[in-house]
Amino acid sequence: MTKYSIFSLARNAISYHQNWEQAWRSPEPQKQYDVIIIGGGGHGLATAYYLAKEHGIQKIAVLEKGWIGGGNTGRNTTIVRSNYLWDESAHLYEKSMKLWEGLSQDLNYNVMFSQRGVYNLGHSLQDMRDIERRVNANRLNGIDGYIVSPEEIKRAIPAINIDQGCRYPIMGASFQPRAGVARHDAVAWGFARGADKRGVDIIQNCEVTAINQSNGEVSGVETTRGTISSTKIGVVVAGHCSVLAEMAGFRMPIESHPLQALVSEPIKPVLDTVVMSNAVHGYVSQSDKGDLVIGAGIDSYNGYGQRGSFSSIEHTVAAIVELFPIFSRVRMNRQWGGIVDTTPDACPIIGNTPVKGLYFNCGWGTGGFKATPGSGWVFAQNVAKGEPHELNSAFALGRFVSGFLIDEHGAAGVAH
Ligand code: FAD
Ligand code: PYC
Repeated sequence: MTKYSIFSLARNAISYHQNWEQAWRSPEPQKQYDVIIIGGGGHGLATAYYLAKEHGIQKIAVLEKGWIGGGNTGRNTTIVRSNYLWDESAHLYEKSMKLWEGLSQDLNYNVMFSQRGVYNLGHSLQDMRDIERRVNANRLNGIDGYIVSPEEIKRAIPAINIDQGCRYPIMGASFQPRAGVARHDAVAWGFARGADKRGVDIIQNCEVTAINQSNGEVSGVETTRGTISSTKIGVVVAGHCSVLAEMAGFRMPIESHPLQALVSEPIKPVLDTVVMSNAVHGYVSQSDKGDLVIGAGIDSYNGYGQRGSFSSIEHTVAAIVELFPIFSRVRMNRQWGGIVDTTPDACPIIGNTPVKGLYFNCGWGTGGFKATPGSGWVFAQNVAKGEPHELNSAFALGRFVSGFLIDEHGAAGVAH
Protein backbone atom coordinates (compact mmCIF):
# COMPACT_ATOMS: atom_id res chain seq x y z
CA MET A 1 0.00 0.00 0.00
CA THR A 2 1.45 3.41 -0.94
CA LYS A 3 1.82 6.37 1.44
CA TYR A 4 -0.90 8.17 -0.55
CA SER A 5 -3.42 5.35 -0.20
CA ILE A 6 -2.73 4.96 3.56
CA PHE A 7 -3.50 8.69 4.09
CA SER A 8 -6.53 8.46 1.82
CA LEU A 9 -7.81 5.40 3.71
CA ALA A 10 -7.31 7.13 7.08
CA ARG A 11 -8.99 10.35 5.89
CA ASN A 12 -11.97 8.48 4.48
CA ALA A 13 -12.26 6.30 7.58
CA ILE A 14 -12.93 9.34 9.77
CA SER A 15 -14.93 11.42 7.29
CA TYR A 16 -18.30 9.69 7.83
CA HIS A 17 -18.53 9.11 4.06
CA GLN A 18 -18.62 12.90 3.48
CA ASN A 19 -16.85 14.20 0.36
CA TRP A 20 -16.15 10.75 -1.00
CA GLU A 21 -15.54 10.81 -4.72
CA GLN A 22 -18.63 9.41 -6.47
CA ALA A 23 -18.00 6.39 -8.64
CA TRP A 24 -20.61 7.55 -11.16
CA ARG A 25 -22.70 10.71 -11.64
CA SER A 26 -26.41 11.07 -10.87
CA PRO A 27 -27.52 13.18 -13.84
CA GLU A 28 -31.00 14.51 -14.54
CA PRO A 29 -32.57 12.66 -17.49
CA GLN A 30 -32.25 14.46 -20.82
CA LYS A 31 -35.20 14.75 -23.22
CA GLN A 32 -33.63 12.55 -25.91
CA TYR A 33 -30.97 9.81 -26.21
CA ASP A 34 -29.48 7.82 -29.09
CA VAL A 35 -30.07 4.63 -27.06
CA ILE A 36 -32.07 3.96 -23.91
CA ILE A 37 -31.40 0.82 -21.90
CA ILE A 38 -34.21 -0.09 -19.49
CA GLY A 39 -32.90 -1.96 -16.43
CA GLY A 40 -29.80 -1.17 -14.41
CA GLY A 41 -28.80 -4.71 -13.54
CA GLY A 42 -25.49 -6.21 -14.63
CA HIS A 43 -26.76 -7.02 -18.14
CA GLY A 44 -28.19 -3.52 -18.75
CA LEU A 45 -25.07 -1.80 -17.44
CA ALA A 46 -22.79 -4.11 -19.43
CA THR A 47 -24.83 -3.38 -22.57
CA ALA A 48 -24.43 0.37 -22.03
CA TYR A 49 -20.71 -0.05 -21.33
CA TYR A 50 -20.05 -2.02 -24.54
CA LEU A 51 -22.34 0.28 -26.60
CA ALA A 52 -20.10 3.17 -25.60
CA LYS A 53 -16.80 1.31 -25.69
CA GLU A 54 -17.16 -0.92 -28.76
CA HIS A 55 -19.65 1.02 -30.87
CA GLY A 56 -18.78 4.62 -30.00
CA ILE A 57 -22.39 5.57 -29.24
CA GLN A 58 -22.35 8.70 -27.11
CA LYS A 59 -25.83 9.59 -25.90
CA ILE A 60 -26.90 6.57 -23.88
CA ALA A 61 -29.12 6.39 -20.79
CA VAL A 62 -29.68 3.47 -18.42
CA LEU A 63 -33.06 3.83 -16.69
CA GLU A 64 -33.39 1.89 -13.43
CA LYS A 65 -36.55 1.89 -11.36
CA GLY A 66 -34.72 1.24 -8.10
CA TRP A 67 -30.98 1.22 -7.50
CA ILE A 68 -28.43 -0.36 -9.82
CA GLY A 69 -27.77 -4.00 -9.05
CA GLY A 70 -30.82 -4.15 -6.75
CA GLY A 71 -32.50 -6.87 -8.86
CA ASN A 72 -31.18 -10.36 -9.52
CA THR A 73 -27.66 -9.05 -10.06
CA GLY A 74 -27.32 -8.26 -6.36
CA ARG A 75 -29.28 -11.34 -5.23
CA ASN A 76 -27.60 -14.26 -6.95
CA THR A 77 -25.17 -16.89 -5.72
CA THR A 78 -22.49 -15.69 -8.17
CA ILE A 79 -21.63 -18.98 -9.88
CA VAL A 80 -19.83 -18.52 -13.20
CA ARG A 81 -19.29 -21.46 -15.60
CA SER A 82 -19.57 -22.18 -19.32
CA ASN A 83 -20.18 -25.95 -19.38
CA TYR A 84 -23.46 -25.91 -21.34
CA LEU A 85 -24.48 -28.81 -23.59
CA TRP A 86 -25.48 -27.35 -26.95
CA ASP A 87 -23.09 -25.50 -29.27
CA GLU A 88 -25.16 -22.29 -29.32
CA SER A 89 -25.14 -21.92 -25.54
CA ALA A 90 -21.59 -23.20 -25.11
CA HIS A 91 -20.27 -20.55 -27.51
CA LEU A 92 -22.24 -17.75 -25.84
CA TYR A 93 -21.29 -18.68 -22.26
CA GLU A 94 -17.67 -19.32 -23.26
CA LYS A 95 -17.50 -15.84 -24.83
CA SER A 96 -18.68 -14.57 -21.46
CA MET A 97 -16.07 -16.66 -19.63
CA LYS A 98 -13.32 -15.15 -21.77
CA LEU A 99 -14.59 -11.66 -20.96
CA TRP A 100 -14.69 -12.55 -17.23
CA GLU A 101 -11.04 -13.58 -17.46
CA GLY A 102 -10.02 -10.04 -18.39
CA LEU A 103 -12.86 -8.08 -16.81
CA SER A 104 -11.15 -6.58 -13.75
CA GLN A 105 -8.36 -5.30 -15.99
CA ASP A 106 -10.76 -4.03 -18.65
CA LEU A 107 -12.91 -2.15 -16.12
CA ASN A 108 -9.95 -1.22 -13.91
CA TYR A 109 -12.17 -2.43 -11.07
CA ASN A 110 -11.76 -5.61 -9.06
CA VAL A 111 -14.80 -7.81 -9.69
CA MET A 112 -13.16 -10.52 -7.55
CA PHE A 113 -13.47 -13.18 -10.22
CA SER A 114 -12.18 -16.35 -8.58
CA GLN A 115 -11.64 -19.40 -10.80
CA ARG A 116 -11.94 -21.94 -8.02
CA GLY A 117 -13.69 -24.56 -10.18
CA VAL A 118 -17.24 -25.93 -10.19
CA TYR A 119 -18.28 -29.54 -9.54
CA ASN A 120 -21.62 -30.78 -10.96
CA LEU A 121 -22.37 -33.97 -9.04
CA GLY A 122 -23.98 -37.15 -10.40
CA HIS A 123 -25.99 -39.47 -8.17
CA SER A 124 -27.20 -42.18 -10.57
CA LEU A 125 -26.02 -44.01 -13.68
CA GLN A 126 -28.24 -41.77 -15.80
CA ASP A 127 -26.76 -38.64 -14.17
CA MET A 128 -23.27 -39.92 -14.98
CA ARG A 129 -24.22 -40.66 -18.61
CA ASP A 130 -25.61 -37.12 -18.95
CA ILE A 131 -22.50 -35.66 -17.35
CA GLU A 132 -20.24 -37.63 -19.69
CA ARG A 133 -22.20 -36.45 -22.70
CA ARG A 134 -21.98 -32.82 -21.57
CA VAL A 135 -18.25 -32.99 -20.77
CA ASN A 136 -17.54 -34.56 -24.18
CA ALA A 137 -19.62 -31.87 -25.90
CA ASN A 138 -17.76 -29.19 -23.92
CA ARG A 139 -14.37 -30.55 -24.92
CA LEU A 140 -15.40 -30.62 -28.59
CA ASN A 141 -16.22 -26.93 -28.14
CA GLY A 142 -12.82 -26.22 -26.55
CA ILE A 143 -14.32 -25.76 -23.08
CA ASP A 144 -12.32 -27.18 -20.18
CA GLY A 145 -13.75 -29.95 -18.03
CA TYR A 146 -13.35 -33.56 -17.04
CA ILE A 147 -15.01 -36.32 -15.02
CA VAL A 148 -13.91 -37.05 -11.47
CA SER A 149 -14.55 -40.10 -9.25
CA PRO A 150 -16.04 -39.97 -5.73
CA GLU A 151 -12.55 -40.51 -4.29
CA GLU A 152 -11.11 -37.59 -6.26
CA ILE A 153 -14.01 -35.42 -5.11
CA LYS A 154 -13.37 -36.41 -1.48
CA ARG A 155 -9.66 -35.60 -1.82
CA ALA A 156 -10.51 -32.12 -3.11
CA ILE A 157 -13.43 -31.51 -0.72
CA PRO A 158 -12.82 -33.31 2.58
CA ALA A 159 -16.11 -32.09 4.10
CA ILE A 160 -18.31 -33.82 1.49
CA ASN A 161 -20.11 -37.10 2.18
CA ILE A 162 -19.29 -39.84 -0.36
CA ASP A 163 -20.87 -42.66 1.66
CA GLN A 164 -22.44 -44.94 -1.00
CA GLY A 165 -25.18 -46.09 1.38
CA CYS A 166 -26.99 -42.77 1.57
CA ARG A 167 -30.16 -41.68 -0.28
CA TYR A 168 -28.32 -39.93 -3.14
CA PRO A 169 -24.81 -41.45 -3.24
CA ILE A 170 -22.24 -39.35 -5.12
CA MET A 171 -21.16 -41.44 -8.12
CA GLY A 172 -18.90 -38.83 -9.71
CA ALA A 173 -18.98 -35.31 -11.08
CA SER A 174 -17.97 -33.05 -13.90
CA PHE A 175 -15.35 -30.48 -12.94
CA GLN A 176 -14.71 -27.23 -14.81
CA PRO A 177 -11.48 -25.72 -13.45
CA ARG A 178 -11.92 -22.28 -15.08
CA ALA A 179 -15.38 -21.87 -13.54
CA GLY A 180 -15.89 -20.16 -10.18
CA VAL A 181 -17.50 -17.12 -8.61
CA ALA A 182 -17.33 -13.30 -8.83
CA ARG A 183 -18.47 -10.51 -6.52
CA HIS A 184 -21.95 -9.57 -7.81
CA ASP A 185 -22.17 -5.96 -6.53
CA ALA A 186 -18.71 -5.23 -7.86
CA VAL A 187 -19.81 -6.38 -11.30
CA ALA A 188 -22.68 -3.87 -11.31
CA TRP A 189 -20.49 -1.12 -9.87
CA GLY A 190 -17.58 -1.82 -12.23
CA PHE A 191 -19.77 -1.70 -15.34
CA ALA A 192 -21.59 1.40 -13.99
CA ARG A 193 -18.31 3.22 -13.37
CA GLY A 194 -16.91 2.21 -16.76
CA ALA A 195 -20.10 3.27 -18.57
CA ASP A 196 -20.30 6.57 -16.68
CA LYS A 197 -16.68 7.38 -17.59
CA ARG A 198 -17.66 6.94 -21.25
CA GLY A 199 -20.54 9.44 -20.84
CA VAL A 200 -23.47 7.07 -20.18
CA ASP A 201 -26.18 8.66 -17.99
CA ILE A 202 -27.17 6.18 -15.26
CA ILE A 203 -30.55 7.33 -13.94
CA GLN A 204 -31.77 5.56 -10.81
CA ASN A 205 -35.27 5.81 -9.27
CA CYS A 206 -36.65 6.14 -12.79
CA GLU A 207 -39.33 3.58 -13.58
CA VAL A 208 -40.47 3.07 -17.15
CA THR A 209 -44.29 3.06 -17.17
CA ALA A 210 -45.03 3.01 -20.92
CA ILE A 211 -43.25 2.39 -24.23
CA ASN A 212 -44.19 4.91 -26.93
CA GLN A 213 -44.43 3.91 -30.59
CA SER A 214 -45.61 5.32 -33.86
CA ASN A 215 -46.22 3.30 -37.08
CA GLY A 216 -44.66 0.16 -35.57
CA GLU A 217 -41.46 1.93 -34.52
CA VAL A 218 -40.39 2.76 -31.00
CA SER A 219 -40.16 6.47 -30.21
CA GLY A 220 -39.47 6.71 -26.48
CA VAL A 221 -40.67 5.94 -22.98
CA GLU A 222 -42.84 7.40 -20.26
CA THR A 223 -41.11 7.31 -16.90
CA THR A 224 -41.69 8.44 -13.34
CA ARG A 225 -39.23 11.24 -14.22
CA GLY A 226 -40.91 12.36 -17.45
CA THR A 227 -41.01 11.47 -21.14
CA ILE A 228 -37.72 10.50 -22.79
CA SER A 229 -37.45 9.93 -26.52
CA SER A 230 -35.22 7.54 -28.45
CA THR A 231 -35.53 5.41 -31.57
CA LYS A 232 -33.41 2.59 -30.10
CA ILE A 233 -34.44 0.97 -26.83
CA GLY A 234 -32.97 -2.13 -25.18
CA VAL A 235 -35.07 -3.81 -22.47
CA VAL A 236 -33.06 -5.79 -19.89
CA VAL A 237 -35.37 -6.18 -16.91
CA ALA A 238 -35.13 -9.94 -16.12
CA GLY A 239 -38.22 -11.05 -14.12
CA HIS A 240 -40.21 -8.01 -15.28
CA CYS A 241 -39.77 -8.52 -19.03
CA SER A 242 -43.37 -9.73 -19.52
CA VAL A 243 -44.56 -6.48 -17.92
CA LEU A 244 -42.47 -4.41 -20.35
CA ALA A 245 -43.49 -6.59 -23.32
CA GLU A 246 -47.13 -5.99 -22.46
CA MET A 247 -46.42 -2.23 -22.48
CA ALA A 248 -45.09 -2.67 -26.03
CA GLY A 249 -48.10 -4.73 -27.15
CA PHE A 250 -46.71 -8.28 -27.49
CA ARG A 251 -46.26 -11.35 -25.28
CA MET A 252 -43.13 -13.14 -24.11
CA PRO A 253 -42.97 -16.94 -23.51
CA ILE A 254 -41.71 -16.23 -20.00
CA GLU A 255 -42.80 -17.29 -16.54
CA SER A 256 -41.57 -15.24 -13.58
CA HIS A 257 -40.76 -17.25 -10.45
CA PRO A 258 -39.12 -16.44 -7.13
CA LEU A 259 -35.66 -17.99 -6.66
CA GLN A 260 -34.20 -17.97 -3.18
CA ALA A 261 -30.75 -18.04 -1.64
CA LEU A 262 -29.36 -17.91 1.88
CA VAL A 263 -26.09 -17.39 3.69
CA SER A 264 -24.80 -18.86 6.94
CA GLU A 265 -22.85 -17.26 9.72
CA PRO A 266 -19.19 -16.84 8.73
CA ILE A 267 -17.07 -19.90 9.47
CA LYS A 268 -13.42 -20.81 8.96
CA PRO A 269 -12.40 -21.83 5.44
CA VAL A 270 -13.96 -25.23 4.72
CA LEU A 271 -14.85 -25.16 1.01
CA ASP A 272 -12.55 -23.67 -1.63
CA THR A 273 -14.57 -24.61 -4.69
CA VAL A 274 -18.22 -24.67 -5.83
CA VAL A 275 -20.48 -27.73 -5.54
CA MET A 276 -23.76 -28.13 -7.42
CA SER A 277 -26.14 -31.07 -7.53
CA ASN A 278 -29.19 -31.38 -9.78
CA ALA A 279 -30.52 -34.43 -7.97
CA VAL A 280 -30.52 -33.14 -4.41
CA HIS A 281 -31.27 -29.69 -5.83
CA GLY A 282 -28.71 -27.54 -4.10
CA TYR A 283 -25.50 -25.61 -4.61
CA VAL A 284 -22.98 -24.18 -2.19
CA SER A 285 -19.77 -22.19 -2.09
CA GLN A 286 -17.98 -20.24 0.64
CA SER A 287 -17.55 -16.49 0.34
CA ASP A 288 -14.32 -14.66 1.14
CA LYS A 289 -16.03 -13.48 4.35
CA GLY A 290 -16.56 -17.11 5.40
CA ASP A 291 -20.31 -17.51 4.99
CA LEU A 292 -21.70 -20.49 3.13
CA VAL A 293 -23.62 -19.21 0.10
CA ILE A 294 -26.46 -21.62 -0.62
CA GLY A 295 -29.26 -21.86 -3.16
CA ALA A 296 -31.63 -24.31 -4.79
CA GLY A 297 -34.54 -24.56 -7.21
CA ILE A 298 -37.17 -22.00 -8.14
CA ASP A 299 -40.37 -21.78 -6.15
CA SER A 300 -42.96 -23.66 -8.18
CA TYR A 301 -45.54 -20.84 -8.33
CA ASN A 302 -45.37 -17.66 -10.44
CA GLY A 303 -44.97 -14.39 -8.61
CA TYR A 304 -43.20 -11.07 -8.20
CA GLY A 305 -42.55 -11.26 -4.45
CA GLN A 306 -38.82 -11.11 -3.76
CA ARG A 307 -39.08 -13.54 -0.80
CA GLY A 308 -39.94 -17.12 -1.67
CA SER A 309 -41.64 -19.90 0.25
CA PHE A 310 -40.59 -21.73 3.42
CA SER A 311 -40.94 -25.18 1.84
CA SER A 312 -38.29 -24.44 -0.82
CA ILE A 313 -35.82 -23.14 1.71
CA GLU A 314 -36.38 -26.19 3.93
CA HIS A 315 -35.79 -28.48 0.94
CA THR A 316 -32.61 -26.57 0.09
CA VAL A 317 -31.13 -26.91 3.53
CA ALA A 318 -32.00 -30.62 3.64
CA ALA A 319 -30.16 -31.08 0.32
CA ILE A 320 -27.05 -29.30 1.51
CA VAL A 321 -26.95 -31.24 4.79
CA GLU A 322 -27.27 -34.44 2.78
CA LEU A 323 -24.11 -33.51 0.85
CA PHE A 324 -22.27 -31.97 3.80
CA PRO A 325 -23.53 -33.49 7.08
CA ILE A 326 -21.11 -31.29 9.08
CA PHE A 327 -23.00 -28.17 7.93
CA SER A 328 -25.99 -29.26 10.05
CA ARG A 329 -24.29 -27.44 12.93
CA VAL A 330 -23.91 -24.13 11.09
CA ARG A 331 -26.50 -21.40 11.74
CA MET A 332 -28.10 -19.63 8.80
CA ASN A 333 -28.02 -15.83 8.89
CA ARG A 334 -30.06 -14.38 6.04
CA GLN A 335 -32.42 -15.48 3.25
CA TRP A 336 -33.76 -13.53 0.26
CA GLY A 337 -35.32 -14.03 -3.17
CA GLY A 338 -35.17 -12.64 -6.68
CA ILE A 339 -37.61 -12.86 -9.59
CA VAL A 340 -36.24 -15.00 -12.39
CA ASP A 341 -37.54 -15.06 -15.97
CA THR A 342 -37.73 -18.68 -17.14
CA THR A 343 -38.32 -19.78 -20.76
CA PRO A 344 -39.62 -23.16 -22.00
CA ASP A 345 -36.12 -24.23 -23.19
CA ALA A 346 -34.11 -22.72 -20.29
CA CYS A 347 -32.32 -20.39 -22.72
CA PRO A 348 -32.34 -16.60 -22.99
CA ILE A 349 -34.19 -14.47 -25.54
CA ILE A 350 -31.85 -11.89 -27.09
CA GLY A 351 -32.71 -9.83 -30.11
CA ASN A 352 -35.24 -7.90 -32.15
CA THR A 353 -38.96 -7.70 -31.38
CA PRO A 354 -42.07 -7.05 -33.48
CA VAL A 355 -41.57 -3.31 -32.78
CA LYS A 356 -38.81 -1.68 -34.87
CA GLY A 357 -36.00 -0.25 -32.76
CA LEU A 358 -37.10 -2.17 -29.65
CA TYR A 359 -34.81 -4.99 -28.50
CA PHE A 360 -35.22 -7.44 -25.62
CA ASN A 361 -32.60 -9.33 -23.63
CA CYS A 362 -34.24 -11.61 -21.06
CA GLY A 363 -35.10 -15.19 -20.16
CA TRP A 364 -31.79 -15.86 -18.41
CA GLY A 365 -33.83 -17.37 -15.62
CA THR A 366 -31.72 -18.83 -12.88
CA GLY A 367 -28.43 -18.65 -14.77
CA GLY A 368 -27.70 -15.21 -16.17
CA PHE A 369 -25.10 -13.88 -13.75
CA LYS A 370 -22.38 -15.91 -15.43
CA ALA A 371 -23.44 -14.43 -18.75
CA THR A 372 -23.32 -10.77 -17.68
CA PRO A 373 -20.32 -9.60 -19.75
CA GLY A 374 -21.11 -11.82 -22.76
CA SER A 375 -24.77 -10.88 -22.77
CA GLY A 376 -23.94 -7.16 -22.63
CA TRP A 377 -21.34 -7.58 -25.38
CA VAL A 378 -23.62 -9.35 -27.89
CA PHE A 379 -26.68 -7.26 -27.03
CA ALA A 380 -24.72 -4.03 -27.53
CA GLN A 381 -23.91 -5.16 -31.06
CA ASN A 382 -27.52 -6.19 -31.70
CA VAL A 383 -28.81 -2.81 -30.53
CA ALA A 384 -26.10 -0.81 -32.33
CA LYS A 385 -26.47 -2.58 -35.68
CA GLY A 386 -30.17 -3.49 -35.47
CA GLU A 387 -29.44 -7.17 -36.12
CA PRO A 388 -28.07 -10.02 -34.02
CA HIS A 389 -24.41 -10.98 -33.63
CA GLU A 390 -23.79 -14.59 -34.73
CA LEU A 391 -23.43 -15.56 -31.05
CA ASN A 392 -27.00 -14.50 -30.24
CA SER A 393 -28.81 -15.20 -33.51
CA ALA A 394 -30.03 -18.62 -32.28
CA PHE A 395 -31.60 -16.96 -29.23
CA ALA A 396 -34.17 -14.91 -31.14
CA LEU A 397 -37.79 -14.68 -29.99
CA GLY A 398 -38.77 -16.31 -33.30
CA ARG A 399 -37.50 -19.73 -32.16
CA PHE A 400 -40.75 -20.19 -30.24
CA VAL A 401 -42.56 -19.94 -33.59
CA SER A 402 -40.08 -21.91 -35.73
CA GLY A 403 -39.58 -24.62 -33.09
CA PHE A 404 -35.76 -24.34 -33.18
CA LEU A 405 -35.48 -24.58 -29.40
CA ILE A 406 -32.20 -25.20 -27.57
CA ASP A 407 -33.05 -27.43 -24.63
CA GLU A 408 -30.59 -26.55 -21.85
CA HIS A 409 -32.62 -27.90 -18.93
CA GLY A 410 -29.80 -30.34 -18.14
CA ALA A 411 -27.05 -27.74 -17.86
CA ALA A 412 -29.29 -25.15 -16.20
CA GLY A 413 -30.88 -27.92 -14.17
CA VAL A 414 -30.07 -27.18 -10.55
CA ALA A 415 -32.16 -24.09 -10.24
CA HIS A 416 -34.85 -24.72 -12.93
P1 FAD B 1 -31.50 -7.70 -12.88
O1 FAD B 1 -30.24 -7.63 -12.11
O2 FAD B 1 -32.71 -8.24 -12.19
O3 FAD B 1 -31.77 -6.26 -13.45
C1 FAD B 1 -33.01 -5.88 -14.02
C2 FAD B 1 -33.31 -4.49 -13.54
O4 FAD B 1 -34.44 -3.99 -14.21
C3 FAD B 1 -33.65 -4.45 -12.04
O5 FAD B 1 -32.67 -3.69 -11.35
C4 FAD B 1 -35.04 -3.84 -12.00
O6 FAD B 1 -35.23 -2.96 -10.91
C5 FAD B 1 -35.09 -3.10 -13.33
N1 FAD B 1 -36.47 -2.85 -13.81
C6 FAD B 1 -37.51 -3.71 -13.82
N2 FAD B 1 -38.61 -3.10 -14.32
C7 FAD B 1 -38.22 -1.83 -14.63
C8 FAD B 1 -38.93 -0.70 -15.16
N3 FAD B 1 -40.23 -0.75 -15.48
N4 FAD B 1 -38.23 0.47 -15.33
C9 FAD B 1 -36.90 0.54 -15.02
N5 FAD B 1 -36.21 -0.49 -14.50
C10 FAD B 1 -36.86 -1.66 -14.31
N6 FAD B 1 -27.05 -16.84 -12.27
C11 FAD B 1 -25.83 -17.43 -12.40
O7 FAD B 1 -25.25 -17.43 -13.49
N7 FAD B 1 -25.20 -18.00 -11.33
C12 FAD B 1 -25.79 -18.07 -10.12
O8 FAD B 1 -25.20 -18.58 -9.16
C13 FAD B 1 -27.09 -17.53 -9.97
N8 FAD B 1 -27.73 -17.61 -8.77
C14 FAD B 1 -28.93 -17.00 -8.60
C15 FAD B 1 -29.51 -17.01 -7.34
C16 FAD B 1 -30.67 -16.30 -7.09
C17 FAD B 1 -31.28 -16.33 -5.71
C18 FAD B 1 -31.27 -15.54 -8.14
C19 FAD B 1 -32.52 -14.74 -7.88
C20 FAD B 1 -30.72 -15.55 -9.43
C21 FAD B 1 -29.55 -16.27 -9.67
N9 FAD B 1 -28.92 -16.28 -10.92
C22 FAD B 1 -27.69 -16.87 -11.08
C23 FAD B 1 -29.55 -15.60 -12.06
C24 FAD B 1 -28.97 -14.20 -12.26
O9 FAD B 1 -28.98 -13.50 -11.04
C25 FAD B 1 -29.76 -13.41 -13.30
O10 FAD B 1 -29.96 -14.18 -14.47
C26 FAD B 1 -29.00 -12.14 -13.71
O11 FAD B 1 -28.45 -11.50 -12.59
C27 FAD B 1 -29.94 -11.22 -14.44
O12 FAD B 1 -29.31 -9.97 -14.59
P2 FAD B 1 -30.11 -8.76 -15.22
O13 FAD B 1 -29.21 -7.61 -15.27
O14 FAD B 1 -30.75 -9.23 -16.49
O15 FAD B 1 -31.34 -8.58 -14.21
O1 PYC C 1 -26.60 -21.36 -13.47
O2 PYC C 1 -24.82 -22.06 -12.46
C1 PYC C 1 -25.96 -21.64 -12.46
C2 PYC C 1 -26.62 -21.38 -11.18
C3 PYC C 1 -26.13 -21.68 -9.98
C4 PYC C 1 -27.05 -21.26 -9.08
C5 PYC C 1 -28.08 -20.69 -9.73
N1 PYC C 1 -27.78 -20.77 -11.04
